[in-house]
Amino acid sequence: MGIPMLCLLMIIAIVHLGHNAEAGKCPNLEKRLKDAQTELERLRNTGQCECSCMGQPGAPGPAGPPGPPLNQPKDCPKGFTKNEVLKSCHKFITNTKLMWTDALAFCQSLQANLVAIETHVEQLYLADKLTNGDLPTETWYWTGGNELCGTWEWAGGLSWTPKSITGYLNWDTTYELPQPQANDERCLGLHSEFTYKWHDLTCKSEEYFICEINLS
Ligand SMILES: [Ca+2]
Repeated sequence: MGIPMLCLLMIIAIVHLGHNAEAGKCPNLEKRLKDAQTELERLRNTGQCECSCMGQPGAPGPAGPPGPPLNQPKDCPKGFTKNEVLKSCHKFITNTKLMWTDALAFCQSLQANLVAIETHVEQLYLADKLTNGDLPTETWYWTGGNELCGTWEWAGGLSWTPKSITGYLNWDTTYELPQPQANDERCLGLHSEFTYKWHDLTCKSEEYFICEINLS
């Protein structure tokens, strides 16, 4: 499930420029940020940012060839929080809101993936961070869950290959989720309003997100 390199570069530029502009580091960053946003919008409108199910580096898709070996580091890079029990590193991105595919591309640019919630321990850990940390509440957070390639799976990247969402599940059954594929809600988000139980929402929605790296 990749995204063209040009789009990825624009997304990274927007995130970094936005962060610096927010911090008031340099007035002319505002113009560069606006230009980058305009260019990304143009690429999206001309269909150049569409993701596909083709194999990506380290993440063979149904129709694609295997990528190069996965990069699973021994320790967490700067900015990620290590969880010894889960043997993984998480980073909550809250300085920009992105569509799901752009959020995935951003995590991949950090040699990470959008988070895969594979155990109840991990679910509780994330919910605790979202509830008791300094993170914004009353907002959605993207995870790697998606059914863009036909079945629900955790998106892959440079840290692991895509994985079917089986075994541990935490859908919000109050709403009989996930709903059938007839709607366009194909990406999995978490929200405090639903006590972080899993909800499917439209992937085009721009939200905060959680990146993850599994340790070797
Ligand atoms: Ca995980």
